[in-house]
Amino acid sequence: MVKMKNNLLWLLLVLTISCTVSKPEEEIDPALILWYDKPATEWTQALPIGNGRLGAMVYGQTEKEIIQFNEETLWTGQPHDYANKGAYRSLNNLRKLLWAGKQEQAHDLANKRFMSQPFGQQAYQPFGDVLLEFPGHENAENYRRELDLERAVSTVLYEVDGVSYKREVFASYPAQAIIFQLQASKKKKLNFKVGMNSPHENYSVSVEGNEVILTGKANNYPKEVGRDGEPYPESKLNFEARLKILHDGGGIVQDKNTIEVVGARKATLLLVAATNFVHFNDITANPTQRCNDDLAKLEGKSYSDLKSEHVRDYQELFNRVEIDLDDHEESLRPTNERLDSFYQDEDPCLVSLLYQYGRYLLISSSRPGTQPANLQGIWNDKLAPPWDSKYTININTEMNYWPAEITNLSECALPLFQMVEDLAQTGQYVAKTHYNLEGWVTHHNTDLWRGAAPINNSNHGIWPTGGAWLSQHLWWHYQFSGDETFLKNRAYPVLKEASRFFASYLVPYPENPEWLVSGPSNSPENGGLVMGPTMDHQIIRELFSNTIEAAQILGVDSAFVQTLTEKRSRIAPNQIGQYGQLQEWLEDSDDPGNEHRHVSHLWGLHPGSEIHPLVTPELAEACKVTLAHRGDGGTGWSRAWKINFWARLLNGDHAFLLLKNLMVPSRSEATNYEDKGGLYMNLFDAHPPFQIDGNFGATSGITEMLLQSHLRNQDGEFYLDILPALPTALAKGKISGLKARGGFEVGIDWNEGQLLSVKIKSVLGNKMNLRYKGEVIARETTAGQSFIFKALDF
Ligand code: FUC
Repeated sequence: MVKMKNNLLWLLLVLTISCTVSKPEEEIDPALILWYDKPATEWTQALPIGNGRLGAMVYGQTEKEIIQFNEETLWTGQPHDYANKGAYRSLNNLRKLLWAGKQEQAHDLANKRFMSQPFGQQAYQPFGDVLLEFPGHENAENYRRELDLERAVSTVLYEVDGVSYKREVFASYPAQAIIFQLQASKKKKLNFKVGMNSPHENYSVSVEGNEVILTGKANNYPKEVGRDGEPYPESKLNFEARLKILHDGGGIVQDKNTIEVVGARKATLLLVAATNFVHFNDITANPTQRCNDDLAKLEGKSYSDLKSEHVRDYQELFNRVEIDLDDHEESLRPTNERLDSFYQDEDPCLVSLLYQYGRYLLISSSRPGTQPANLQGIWNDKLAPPWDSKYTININTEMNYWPAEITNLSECALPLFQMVEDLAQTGQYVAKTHYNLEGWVTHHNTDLWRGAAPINNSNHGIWPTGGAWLSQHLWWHYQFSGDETFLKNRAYPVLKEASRFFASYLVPYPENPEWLVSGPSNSPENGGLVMGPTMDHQIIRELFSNTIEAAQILGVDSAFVQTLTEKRSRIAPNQIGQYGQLQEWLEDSDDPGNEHRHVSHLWGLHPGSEIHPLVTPELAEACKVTLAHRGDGGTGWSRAWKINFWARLLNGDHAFLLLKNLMVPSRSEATNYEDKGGLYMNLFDAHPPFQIDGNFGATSGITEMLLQSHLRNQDGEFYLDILPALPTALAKGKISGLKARGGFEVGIDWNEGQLLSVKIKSVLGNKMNLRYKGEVIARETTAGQSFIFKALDF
């Protein structure tokens, strides 16, 4: 690897000018650092930090610095049940209209009688900004700002009048705070003013001792009424943030709403923030109390204690996977320049940076006890963010969690499981009110209040398989961990109740009553309300399979298992249409010219597992035809999904082409919603606008190129497919710490496109089938032991 000094210049300055400023970290791996030689001027150039609950964007301005921050529970609205009472009375009529080909009438009827109340859900909100002013720093020299993924610390370095300044900021999970350290290389040279503000209408800022305090109330949803004319419930969340200033040398001057630090050498700033949100049905917490408690826990801890505690906590997760892809001199340039030339130079080191960035973002936006990562993770600066920055579950939320198990960040998925369990509660009421059925159901979106009813418009909102898809993640958690207690207490109840809903919901296909179909539904956001979209059938089939297997492992519910087995065999199968494509619907009506961003009917290829080139070659060929029709473009997340599709089709070069298409530079922050995905300068994925799913989908897709474990032999043992879709451009590399189903930890080493060695640690001692180029090369494992297979051995 090319190693570089973390700001050579800084090091020189420190050595020659002063010994008082701490030494920078020694060797920095270019695969783990984003850096720039100019401050950010747009939000998508700023660098994100987060501890799962608190997030911030660091601009790195020298004279007037902004640190825009979020707390994940600050949303518009209040506890609310979105279900539409009596909706179920229209269900049969909707089906009849659709079978009769009267789609527009079905849309109208559903919009009148079947949608959530109001039609829309609530929005995630920004919290505030920390404002730092450094008089006289407008002409800084030797500037550098960076985000170090190895330590989860963002640093700004520059020089003014022969004095070096350094600012570090990180978001600590153990401390539940955002922590800054500001320092100058010479005594008395640190002078700054600090304040806070908020974009909400009702807020105030005050000063108490050495704390700046921001309090306020969340704005109402940006629109007063939904499409149906129903008012949005008003906002009832309050918020408070406290910024405590500790200085070393010099003094402080308090103003009404700012604090000035004068003549110091160093200062530490502790930012805590909270709302009154407890649970989707409970908003009785006291934000002031929460902030005071959080600050009290930091009492007496030094900056270096807090930093080491943070780095230890973060690295416990982050360091589990190491990736080393070959790099070259290109890797040393500022990240924005590397991004600009990536389409030409294909710098593998930028691929590994993006890979680890996905893991960094997941750790930073989703930790045990927090909310799951929403459409923007936890980072949002807008009162009216795109799609409300909520949870879209017809692809986006699930994509956020694709990397969790496979890249050894299983704990980061816990917030998702909690959300699924919440939805299993609210969705039970929706199953009753909208379908008059037992079990639970969720449609294509949810929010902090766990709305489960269909929203927006019947032509895309009525899609009942959101919960069934989400349930897959709890099953995966069992498959990767082998944790039977989790299976019994958490996964199975969710799977069983979701299956209970679908066992009664499916209806016979009039043209072939042997087939059971889903509907009214849609193939996400393409083609309007229909009966029998292919995606639903793939999801429900897999839901039933997972439920059946879980029940058998737990030795429960044998009669139910029989019902599900019988129903599963009757669900309408995948069909190949006139162009050789996989049909999106029951009818062969696909348009080969349709480049729609959603490719929902390939769900069975990924993230599902019923289509595979070696098992169902005809269906795999049909998927290729479909992908050729849809093209290699699309929104950021669409490109990311296609990386995963091509990796599952065992075509590494095509997967890499999609990765390149996902990594084209996207410069404008304009909210143009076009199908022109890419990456912003801070490597956030551009839908556009910013949407985090593409980051997570890219990390998942790169993993799928290197390791897949979703197939099993007749005995139910997992295949561990090593380098199943290795792109020519990533001919050399190594990765360690990946996870495979069945409880395996996998390290792989390759060169010139060929496997050199595989290291497998079997956590559970399950049998496995280590496969390379389609041939099984090893089977045995013993619990707790590692095996190394060298290329010479096979
Ligand atoms: C779905 C997608 C859009 C966007 C939104 C958040 O509606 O079709 O492209 O990602 O979710």
